Amino acid sequence: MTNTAPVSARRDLPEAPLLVAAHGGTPSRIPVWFMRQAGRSLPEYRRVREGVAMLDACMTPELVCEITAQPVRRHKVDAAILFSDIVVPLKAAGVDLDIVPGTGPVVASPVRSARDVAALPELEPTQVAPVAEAIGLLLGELGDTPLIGFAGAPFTLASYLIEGGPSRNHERTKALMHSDPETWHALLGRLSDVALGFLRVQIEAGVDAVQLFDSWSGALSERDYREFVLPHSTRVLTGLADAGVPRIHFGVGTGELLGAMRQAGADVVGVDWRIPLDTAVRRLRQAVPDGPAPVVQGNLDPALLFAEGPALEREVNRIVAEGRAAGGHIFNLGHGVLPDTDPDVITRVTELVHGLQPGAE
Ligand code: 1CP
Repeated sequence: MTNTAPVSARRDLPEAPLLVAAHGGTPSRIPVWFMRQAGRSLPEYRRVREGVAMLDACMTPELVCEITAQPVRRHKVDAAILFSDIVVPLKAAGVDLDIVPGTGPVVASPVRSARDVAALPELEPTQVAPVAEAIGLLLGELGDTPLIGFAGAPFTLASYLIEGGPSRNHERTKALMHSDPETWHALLGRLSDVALGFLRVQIEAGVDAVQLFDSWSGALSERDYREFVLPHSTRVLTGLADAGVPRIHFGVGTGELLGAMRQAGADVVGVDWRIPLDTAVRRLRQAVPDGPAPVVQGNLDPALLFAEGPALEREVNRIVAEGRAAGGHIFNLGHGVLPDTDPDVITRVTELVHGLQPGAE
């Protein structure tokens, strides 16, 4: 028997602006997509989600396919992002958790000791088979629009498991990190395996890019980030180095961490709105001085989608101009679309960005 590598179902999309930009090339237009583009802002989303619990929706391939495709149809964005959640692989592996409407993920028995960590189940690829099936459906549905897969980064997943739910201060998480580093690193090791396993399933099923969401890492100092988080996120990102898809690494409030986040091995670094894009590019360059020019994603403040007329257009122009300092720019928000956003404004921003000239200064 010959030993053949698994054949990915991935489409060949050499011209797709998102993928060209992610690889540091000059795309035919500036690619744009929006974090949380599928969701409550869309009436067609609210319609199909009616009476279906979030985690059930995430495990129903036809529904995942429909919801993922909705914003592409409506806004003509340059990427779809898989409709799922960062806690889906944990739930699939057997962790007792739920997504509570209006709150977010809630974990029945928080993980706070070495014994709790040892009891965490491993993710078997078959447990997320419905996600792979949804990706298969999407490859037929999306034409030449790339599909982004994603996973929660070890730190952000750990925060939900340790706190038991959403947290403003991440106090129990930071306490465990400092008071019991051995248990901390054991937990982050297990969660790195979960993230890697979930992303590998998505890549084999055919996603064109992946994003590692470390949404809450901006709560850490750079020193703590480097000691307690960076080695684990690095293992996830470098573990996918030969998978052939661009890796995007994103967190909120990470102005001070951008250099370290690039060093974790990402091809593209997401930038929130609290730091100008050109300043972010400078920090990313300094972090890997011998590397290629950094590619960035971002960084419009999601609240600006509520501003009228010229104020919004001014910000879009500023961000595109600042993005020219980078080796590539994928236009996006600095965090997710807010639920009450007018979807027509999202369509208009997409058109605005597409009307601007791509390329470096
Ligand atoms: O269109 C898309 O962007 C895809 C959908 C998507 C993504 C990328 C969802 C659907 N969740 C996620 C990832 C996710 N989930 C992140 C990383 C991205 C980010 O920072 O926003 C995080 C932190 C979560 C955790 C989570 N799940 C929250 C946040 C809670 C907190 O701590 O503040 C919430 C509210 C959820 C539930 C959720 N996930 C997605 C939707 C549409 C919903 C709401 C569903 C419902 O309540 O029925």
